[in-house]
Amino acid sequence: MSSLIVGTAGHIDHGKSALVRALTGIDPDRLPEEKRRGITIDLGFADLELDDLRIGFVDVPGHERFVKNMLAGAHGVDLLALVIAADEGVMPQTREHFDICRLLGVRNGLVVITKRDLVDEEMLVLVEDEARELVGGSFLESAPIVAVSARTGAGLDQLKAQLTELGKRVPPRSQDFVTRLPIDRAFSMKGFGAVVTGTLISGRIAEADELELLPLRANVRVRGLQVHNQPVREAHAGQRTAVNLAGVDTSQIERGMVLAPAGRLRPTQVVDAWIDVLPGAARAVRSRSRVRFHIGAAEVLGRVRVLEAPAEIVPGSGGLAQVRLEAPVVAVHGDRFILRSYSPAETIAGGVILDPFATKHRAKDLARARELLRLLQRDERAEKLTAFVRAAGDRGLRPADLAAATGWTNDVLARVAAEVQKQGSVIETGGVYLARESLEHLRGAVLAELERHHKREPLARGMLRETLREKVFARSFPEIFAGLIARLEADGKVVSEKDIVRLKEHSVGLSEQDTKLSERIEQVYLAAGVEAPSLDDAMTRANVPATQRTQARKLLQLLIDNGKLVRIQGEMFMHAQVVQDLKGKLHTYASRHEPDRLIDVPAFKDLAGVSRKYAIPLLEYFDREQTTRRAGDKRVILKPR
Ligand SMILES: Nc1nc2c(ncn2[C@@H]2O[C@H](COP(=O)(O)OP(=O)(O)OP(=O)(O)O)[C@@H](O)[C@H]2O)c(=O)[nH]1
Ligand SMILES: [Mg+2]
Repeated sequence: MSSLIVGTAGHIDHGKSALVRALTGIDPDRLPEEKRRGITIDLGFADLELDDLRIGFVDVPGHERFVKNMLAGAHGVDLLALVIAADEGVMPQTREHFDICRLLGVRNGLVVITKRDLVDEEMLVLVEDEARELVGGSFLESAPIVAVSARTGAGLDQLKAQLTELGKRVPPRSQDFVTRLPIDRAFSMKGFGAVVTGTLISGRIAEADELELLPLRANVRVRGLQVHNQPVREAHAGQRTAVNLAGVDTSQIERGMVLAPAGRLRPTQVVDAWIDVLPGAARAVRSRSRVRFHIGAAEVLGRVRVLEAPAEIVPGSGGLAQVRLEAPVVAVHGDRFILRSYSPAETIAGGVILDPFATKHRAKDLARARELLRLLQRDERAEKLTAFVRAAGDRGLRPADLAAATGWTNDVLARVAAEVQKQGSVIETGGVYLARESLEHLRGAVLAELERHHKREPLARGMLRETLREKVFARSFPEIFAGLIARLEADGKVVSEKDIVRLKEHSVGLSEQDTKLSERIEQVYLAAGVEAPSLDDAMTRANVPATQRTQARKLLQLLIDNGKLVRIQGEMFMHAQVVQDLKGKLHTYASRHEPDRLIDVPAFKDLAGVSRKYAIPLLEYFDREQTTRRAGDKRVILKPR
């Protein structure tokens, strides 16, 4: 059995609710005030089974003051029943509702002429002509027109037959999107707690599911489910669904909020979009105009910034714009929305979300922003993904960001990500997506930065990793830095050693004078053996003139970097050869003292031929190096690894 949503639309008093009741036996007007005034105020619901088609009706109010409520129901409609009363013909909200359905991208439907018992044949033909004219050039252009009377029942069977026929042609909802239920009603039921209802526009909801209520960001659990007033284990896209929620209080829930998988989608307040302005709109959409923004079942106020030059979108045309909202909403790429003027509240435009997490565009970046938004308008998902990643620039895009922006399922995300990586337009580095152009840019910046550093500090082995990261990757996700350096290393461009990164070809070049000086310093330490001289002493012994002390210290550091000298403690250095010899002696000693391999300080002093002044720092050095390990006042000489 397939499920679909049929939405009514049309002018006030044209018989929408009477029609739904005649078809289903259910009165969609449930509020006492509706019954008293004889008009619909808020959305009404009813259901009907036709062969293997299960129809959920969403009945909307025709009153111009309640278009806002109409919009909360119109977003999830598969099939439009455009209602026109035979005795009145096309009226203002017939047009406005129809415009809204077109702008929301409704693709299927029919025209229902109601109250046919009130008119003669001649009049009926006139109204049919009027209806044809209204829908000309739209998705209803060649749709059936059925005349009915809710009073006499005339035409109802024909209408049911048409609904069955059309129902077969409505394509099933795409399986490519994660679960979303925009909430149009919330109430509490004694003994059950919070219940929300809405049209499940994608995915499925099952008992015990952990979901998130957005934009509240509250985690909730599904206690129970109903579809068409029947308890079910699982609800599917295209069904009117009631969900009993645990973990939230009814008072926290508002129409327009959305149920989605926990941690998957995110609220937003700035979106980039394509906007189509109605030909009949009173004026062009301009920057800074305050608008009512309707998405899903939500309405929030916002301001438009037109991204085109000149910065206006005239009636009957379309263009790119950014909408900044006064409250957060849930939106994913491809969602449709409606713009109404602030006052008077009239429908002026509709649009489609391109980038749901947009950032402010500076005037000089507008051309590039437009280019990327145009890519997001293409049908190909690979191009969309590439555009999202390119828009993120050097910062990169995490898979979770992409999931939130697109609403795509994991399967779709994985497939499209594999495709763009194969094409080479997007690279994954350190688990983050980076556009090819950003990768090239960052690579170039790293190499240039290292080159500059080597020029400036020819005696330094390389640049501190952290400094390089701050200079080049300040705006990038941290994962990108490590990933990119690893790539450059694999390509043989750079070498990274502990906390230092250098260009592969960089070697410390010494002048003849420096080479001699460096050799003298090394000789001093080699000659001194374990009796390490103080730094001053070493300088004096190496005949370093006072003016060259700073340079000599750099050379000394270089000797350490190159492994010729070893820092034992503070400013106590020894030649690596000396330390190596000592290590050898320790191991020989150990082999004669198996199995405990213990040595105490006096024995070490003897072995090394040093006084306590050197013995203690040396032993501590060996502890750090894990040549020895402290055990009470003795040391265990560890086996070489
Ligand atoms: N004679 C006749 N009257 C009808 C028919 N359908 C509806 N009506 C009457 O028209 C009036 C309005 O009908 P509703 O169904 O409430 O109209 P609606 O389009 O739902 O109105 P709103 O929801 O307020 O926009 C009621 O008094 C109905 O009894 C019909 O087929 N024939
Ligand atoms: Mg009604």
